Amino acid sequence: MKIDSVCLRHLRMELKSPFETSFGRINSRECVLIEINSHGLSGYGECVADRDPGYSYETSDTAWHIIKDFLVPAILTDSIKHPRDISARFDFVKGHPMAKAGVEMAFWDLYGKQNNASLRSLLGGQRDRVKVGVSLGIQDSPLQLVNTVEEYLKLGYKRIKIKIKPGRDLVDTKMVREAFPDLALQVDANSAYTVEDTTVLLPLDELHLLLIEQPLAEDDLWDHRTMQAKFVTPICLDESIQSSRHARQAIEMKACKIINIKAGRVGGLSEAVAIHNLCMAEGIPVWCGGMLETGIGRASNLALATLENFLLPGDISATDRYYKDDITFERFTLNPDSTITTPDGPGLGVTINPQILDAVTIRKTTLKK
Ligand code: OSB
Ligand code: MG
Repeated sequence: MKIDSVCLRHLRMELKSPFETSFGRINSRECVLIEINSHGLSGYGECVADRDPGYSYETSDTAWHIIKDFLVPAILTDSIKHPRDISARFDFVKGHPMAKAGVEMAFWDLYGKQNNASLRSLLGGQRDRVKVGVSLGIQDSPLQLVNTVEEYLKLGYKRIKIKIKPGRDLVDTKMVREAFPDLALQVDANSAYTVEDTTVLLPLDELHLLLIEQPLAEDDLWDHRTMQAKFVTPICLDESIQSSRHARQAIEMKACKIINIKAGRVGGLSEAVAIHNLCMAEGIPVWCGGMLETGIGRASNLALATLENFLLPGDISATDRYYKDDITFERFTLNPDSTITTPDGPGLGVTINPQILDAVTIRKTTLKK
């Protein structure tokens, strides 16, 4: 596919309610939207790096730089046959997986549109709806958290994840568990603890959690192994798994029993599928994480989560949970069985709402050969 031009937009979108994790509280979310134009068709990709380097070192500004100055020039030179070939093309750039994944997603969307095939079918998806849950930020108090959980249960979410951090862990989680004894509940620490803290966290092991997500630092595979050996509850890795190599090492080391897959964190959908396949062969269940995506990234997550070994509900909530206005005309809604139906159209299967897109664009540039 010969590329005519690439348009980059830096977006800022107000969240309906603030989102607090162990690395900070946000009221709005940023991303970079990549539009690849070729023979009258446009493919869209979302780079999920946010304003601050709290989740990983990437930010929307570093991604803008890497995409504009390195990745786009590398794809404008000659034509690319298949989106699977993109990641090798980007090997000359160390790191920056979210920047790479955003561009790769735009290629998948474009390729699907050129070949009249949905992303779900291109990736080998096995179902047309995906089990989902909701990820709730740290609330003002444990009581407020219980109320928020109840609100989302009423909306139909059948799996709840709560964010924890030192000082807001045991009491919060216990209160939710006591209020909802049978709830499918999991916690996410976003790497806020060290292996020395694991005795403090041990009471979590009594609360019948589905999993404990990323308790320790991203580069602490070995300490996750030490912690997992002391817990019955499965440890699930998010930030630590940045490639299928990391996934293999984590599994060999018994550092986790479950893996959260985010295409952005691992450099793209191709690598995400590779991790999925490896985990399936190893008997490790996976689920699709989220990064508060717009309709573009949400459609991509839904397509990915249709693969066979996505056995646990994903952090892919309805559009309403995040944004009043989204940049796609399509808004995703929750089915009564706590699933979301995946788009069926070519590529990502969603269409851009140009008015909303313009309203949330804080800078824009068009690149040509
Ligand atoms: O760790 O899973 C995470 C959001 C931003 C950054 C990291 C994480 C999250 C979420 C929200 O948990 C998931 C979502 O609803 O998109
Ligand atoms: Mg996480």
